[in-house]
Amino acid sequence: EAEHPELKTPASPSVRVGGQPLTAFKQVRHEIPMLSLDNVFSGEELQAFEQRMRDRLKREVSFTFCCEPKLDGLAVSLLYVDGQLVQAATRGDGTTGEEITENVRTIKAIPLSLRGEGWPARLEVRGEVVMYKKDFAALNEKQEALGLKTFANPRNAAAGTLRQLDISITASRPLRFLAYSLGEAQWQPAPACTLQSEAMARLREYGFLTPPDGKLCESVQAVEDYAQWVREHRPQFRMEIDGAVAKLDNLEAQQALGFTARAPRFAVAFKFPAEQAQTLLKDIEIQ
Ligand code: 9MJ
Repeated sequence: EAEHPELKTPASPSVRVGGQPLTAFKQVRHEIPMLSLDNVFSGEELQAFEQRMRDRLKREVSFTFCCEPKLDGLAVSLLYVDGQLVQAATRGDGTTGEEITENVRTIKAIPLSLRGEGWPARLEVRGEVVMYKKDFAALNEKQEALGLKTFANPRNAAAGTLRQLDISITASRPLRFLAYSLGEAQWQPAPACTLQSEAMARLREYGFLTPPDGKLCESVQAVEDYAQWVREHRPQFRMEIDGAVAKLDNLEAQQALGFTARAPRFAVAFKFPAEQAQTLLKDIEIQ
């Protein structure tokens, strides 16, 4: 690249390692708000969620749900124009986030150019940046050996790493990205997706990882059984999981249902109770 600067592209592998530290993050407005999911904690609440959708749609649709584990990381939006990553942003308050494009370029699980063909001219990919449990343990060991601050949990480690103004630190830490939805997508002339599960399959074709052990569930009971399965297997997942997510598979019905001010009406998070442990309070310091 030094000898042939004309061959250097924004997707060059050398761009993955940051140059000069940034001085501040720019603000980015999300064209489509980045909302979080409403939570349910029981089978009855899950049934009420389905009933609300039936009442609102006022027509029979097949209630197939696209289900996946709920990853406990940081929501990030990636914008691709003509297949090239041009912008990455945090969720922020849902309307405005921070631009973290240079940090995100250092994450190897994020394609700088989309793979395959037939992708939309503009495509927004949303997902979660996480740190795997084993990478978190290794990072904390390393931090401790160097006398540096350790992190409380993988989510904090991922958040601290992603919001580094010095990108060489981000590049040195093991972050992953798993994609779980599409924001803006201009499909023409490529055919649009009609199912959430189809959108997930396309994301995999484009080179993204998606949450592990996803499943199509044909009923609310099947969603509840799936959530129970995820809960039982929680320790075996490579990343921290704090629930199971169910999204209506039919994208047209998703669009008809739309959003409340806080969350989509077509999706829900079946949350697990926080993991509990006992600890000994040794001292209280009054300030
Ligand atoms: C997580 N956190 O794993 C969504 N999520 O979809 C999954 N979050 C989501 N989906 C729409 N799997 C808004 C948030």
